[in-house]
Amino acid sequence: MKNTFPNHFLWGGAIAAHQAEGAWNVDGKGISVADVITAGSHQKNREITEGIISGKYYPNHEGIDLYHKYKEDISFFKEMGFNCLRTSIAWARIFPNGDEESPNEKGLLFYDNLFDELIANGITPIITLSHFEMPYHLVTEYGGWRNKKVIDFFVRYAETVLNRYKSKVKYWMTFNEINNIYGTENEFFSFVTGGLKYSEDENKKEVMFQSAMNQLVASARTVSIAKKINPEFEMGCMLAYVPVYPYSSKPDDVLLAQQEMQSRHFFLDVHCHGNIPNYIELSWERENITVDVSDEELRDLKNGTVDYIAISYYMSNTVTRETLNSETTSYQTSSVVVDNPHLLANEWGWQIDPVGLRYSLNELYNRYRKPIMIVENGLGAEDTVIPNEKIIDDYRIEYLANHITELKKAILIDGVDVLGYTTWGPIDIVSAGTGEMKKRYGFIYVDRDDQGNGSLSRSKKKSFDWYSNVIKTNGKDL
Ligand code: BGP
Repeated sequence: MKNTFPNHFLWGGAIAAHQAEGAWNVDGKGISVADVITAGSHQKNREITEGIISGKYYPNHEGIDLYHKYKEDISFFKEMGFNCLRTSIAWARIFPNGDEESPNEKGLLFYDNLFDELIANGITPIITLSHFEMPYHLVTEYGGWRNKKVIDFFVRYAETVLNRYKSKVKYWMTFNEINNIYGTENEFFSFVTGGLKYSEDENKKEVMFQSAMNQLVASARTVSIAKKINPEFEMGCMLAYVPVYPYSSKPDDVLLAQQEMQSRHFFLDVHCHGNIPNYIELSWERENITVDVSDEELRDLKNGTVDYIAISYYMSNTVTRETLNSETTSYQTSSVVVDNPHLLANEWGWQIDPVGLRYSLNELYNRYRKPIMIVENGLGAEDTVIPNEKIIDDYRIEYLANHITELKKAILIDGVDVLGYTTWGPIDIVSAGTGEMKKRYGFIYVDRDDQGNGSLSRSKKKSFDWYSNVIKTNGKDL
């Protein structure tokens, strides 16, 4: 059997603007939702402040200063052999408040320079339009994505950047982990994905579904506009894909797992098929939820289906009907999630499951028959630093090798069409979940701690050479 990945496979890494760039108020950038959240050991411990409060520490404000250090960082990526890099555009650099008529030229220029540098180094940019950030002004003035005006603001922003970078960027995705808006109890995700703050007296589920539909309409309109700007564009959606397993073979558990998966597939069904699945419409009816989607919007959904599916994959979840009150894991908000006795977890409780990646790829490909890109995968871990010595991160290598092995099987044995693989955080960046630096994913270490100390200097970890060789051998040596 062939033992390498397809020719032209996209190998690289993925970062996001707000976790890497820093320079939060430089060159006319506005405040984004990511700028007003403090760090905390867990999402629940993070404070969503009302604007920037002096005396509070917001690690994203400096990030790893990629805004000024991108040339150095890209030279590391080139050395590792990357042929692609996924990153995002910070919406608030382009439209600082979100509702202006015209864009901020300095913000646009930054991404011109960034993309030019990538291309000059043989690295294809893969760009997310909204990765856990929107201008904060759209939250305070419009209530975030619950408001249909935000659809127009987003589309104006998207059209601006699609036009500007039409000869530099081919691969786009609209919303990062769009399905993470789903759990209404998780204040952090509601805020970063939808700019939502729920009040006690509103029907949270109704607001969530309205916001989700507004984003899906915005995404579809963006896809249609993109195709007019450049028919060569490849337009994708992006989901956090956490497959759900039944805890036991009891039919009730199996059914429950399937129902849980529908909360993820709902977004994909709309993105890929262009209509609202009947199981969701029935659930709205049952729960007395009214979601306003006009006939015109329904037409837009139909006309704006995506070309490919991008996913993040870190773990699987396991559910049961039986232990509703038992210990639950923290990442998914469902109260029926339990530990899978067959899997180990990382320090943050994410259950490590390489085979689950192969399972997920098959599920997705059989269901949608669209090419898939894995745009996030990796192990968040604390690294031990010994002065003047290389960081030995065998745990990271093991995690990635096991996942890439399963990815290879999905491609070579199962025939799944996978376009590329980008590891999360190839250079250490601020964690999205905790806002801290200590949860690291990188092949490149960044000298920065959770109090903001450190020189920000970059150095290679052991995994740097390992991943370079994976790319060099096109996935043969793992
Ligand atoms: C995803 C996000 C990323 C990211 C990653 C790892 O949910 O799309 O932005 O950071 O998860 O999560 P964390 O940083 O919390 O470890």
